Amino acid sequence: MKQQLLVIWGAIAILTACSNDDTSIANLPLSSLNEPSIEKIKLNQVGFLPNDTKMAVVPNSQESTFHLFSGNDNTQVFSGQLSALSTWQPAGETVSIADFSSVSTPGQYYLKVNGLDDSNLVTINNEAYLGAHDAALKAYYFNRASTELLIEHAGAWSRPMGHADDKVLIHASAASYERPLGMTISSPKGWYDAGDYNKYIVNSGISVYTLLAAYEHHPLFYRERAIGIPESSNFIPDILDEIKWNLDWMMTMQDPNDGGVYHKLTTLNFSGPVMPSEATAQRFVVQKSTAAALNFAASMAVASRIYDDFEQFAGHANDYRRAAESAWQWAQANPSIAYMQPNDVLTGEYGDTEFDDEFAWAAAELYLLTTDDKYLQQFKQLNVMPMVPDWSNSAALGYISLLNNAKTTLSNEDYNQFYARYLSLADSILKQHQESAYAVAMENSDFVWGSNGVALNKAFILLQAQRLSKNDKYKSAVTGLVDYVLGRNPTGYSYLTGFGAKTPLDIHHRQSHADNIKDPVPGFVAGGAQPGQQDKCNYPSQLPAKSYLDDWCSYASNEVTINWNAPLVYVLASLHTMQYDSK
Ligand code: G3I
Ligand code: 9MR
Repeated sequence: MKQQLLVIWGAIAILTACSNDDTSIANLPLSSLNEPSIEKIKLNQVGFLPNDTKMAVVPNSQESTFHLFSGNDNTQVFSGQLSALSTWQPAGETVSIADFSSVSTPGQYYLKVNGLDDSNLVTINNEAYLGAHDAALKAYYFNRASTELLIEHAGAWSRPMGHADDKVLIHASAASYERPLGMTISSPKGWYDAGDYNKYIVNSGISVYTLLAAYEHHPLFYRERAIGIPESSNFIPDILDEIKWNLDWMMTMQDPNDGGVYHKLTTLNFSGPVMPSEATAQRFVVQKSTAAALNFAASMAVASRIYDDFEQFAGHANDYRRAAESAWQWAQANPSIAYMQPNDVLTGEYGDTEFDDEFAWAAAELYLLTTDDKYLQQFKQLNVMPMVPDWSNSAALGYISLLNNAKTTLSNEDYNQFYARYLSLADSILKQHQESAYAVAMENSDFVWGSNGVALNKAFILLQAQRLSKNDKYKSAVTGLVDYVLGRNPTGYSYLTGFGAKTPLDIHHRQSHADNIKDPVPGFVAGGAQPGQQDKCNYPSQLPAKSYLDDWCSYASNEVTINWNAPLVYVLASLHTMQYDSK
């Protein structure tokens, strides 16, 4: 009787847990808590810089020590104590940490813990991140619309041109007196957003911002980096040439008649998994929105500031400035036009109904560009708080630009207030890192669609805190997040295609799926684990950090996009160059 009651109680508990959207461990079905863990030592599969923190996650083991061996001659080079066992909620795993940060001699090593398989080979090298960095940047080239990818730049992944986008229809939702329904405009170039071939302004804008910040904060590094794109020999840093490919497209998304910006350029439905040249359905520009106008204004203002340093781009810098100002004016006159997906359009929505953060971001960038105080006043009035950025939340970006560029023009009071708010965001992320059994600042609520983007944007936020405060305490939280994406995670995948011992092969990326090449296009960050499972594929687990599937089917965990790659580019550039900063 007692046993029967227990069974009934258990069934009720499971049913209650299943009907609840909250994915905290307490609410997960008991069965998923008992999943066998993959008994493998997990670590960053790409490598470590000699002076950075180096950690591995060791699965539940009664051992108290670990040993590091040389991959060359199998001699033991280091022994250390494992940390106390502790549970990481997002994976329901009890683990300890092996910290071998004190080993800094370049080379290849592996970890041993009695009773477990040896780890993969670990590389320690000053140049450990260069290949991954270059590939993550080159991924944008592979996603270029309106151009053939030649073999000399794209190697095995060369392909014919797709999407000329020179005859794009004005959709009913975008029709105006000057640009009526059925009229065509030319809107070529730009990057495909993701695994799909559409082009969306808000996601483009945040990607452009993050890549421009990578250049702006590491100009010497980028002066030297050639990644093998058609413009590589033109004496402009490749990263700026690559970004310009997308700016050229973004500029065509503004209606010159009123300054408004179309939310997206898209087919009515997603294409099948075919090569770009075979995805030939009619494309449309769809509805102007406040979010698109402000995101456009902000990114064009930053672009104007940065490209103005290059004589070759002088004309463009002026155009970007005018475009930014007219988009801002349109948004002032149309302050709350949310994007409403028309009935006949089924592609990505990037819908946003909260615009204060976009207003604040655009105001901050226009203040920096024009020095007109009215923009600063507007930024202050909006009083938005910085948060980990994503395509729908850009509040932190304005803070980052102001703190990096306006120290001398802001009053002390303003600067100190912005600085304190920013550092309190970074400190909250640092605290998550310190309290995590996996030594990674990721909590259950971070496992949303694109969780790897969340991890990398957290690292981006922390790096700004380090730049501004010159305090090294943020650095190991940054490397923790990078390690997580590159392999120190419960799935054991390095999520960057082409980099690592176990890396995604079947990303939701139409070109990679259709090109008949076994390996996907390299340098793309897969979206990552999240328990939403909106694609209804057959996942191995429901646990937030384990709900990942390397299968084309899984667009909710295995798609790639421009906005998840951008913070990886930034973070790897930053970690690499920090090695050479004078102390
Ligand atoms: O806003 C709610 C929030 O209130 C709630 O707490 C949370 C719980 O999960 O969900 C939030 O909504 C999520 C929304 O993103 C905002 O973050 C949705 O669940 C989630 O399904 C949605 O995912 C977006 C996805 O498109 C589906 O619309 C991703 O952020 C976005 O990156 C992704 O973008 C797609 C494009 O549409 C098309 N191109 C590919 C690209 C990447 O997959
Ligand atoms: O392939 C699409 C992917 O690029 C999008 O990010 C995703 C979410 O909007 O949608 C995918 O398309 C799927 C569609 O939404 C539902 N039917 C299956 C499609 C994938 O094969």
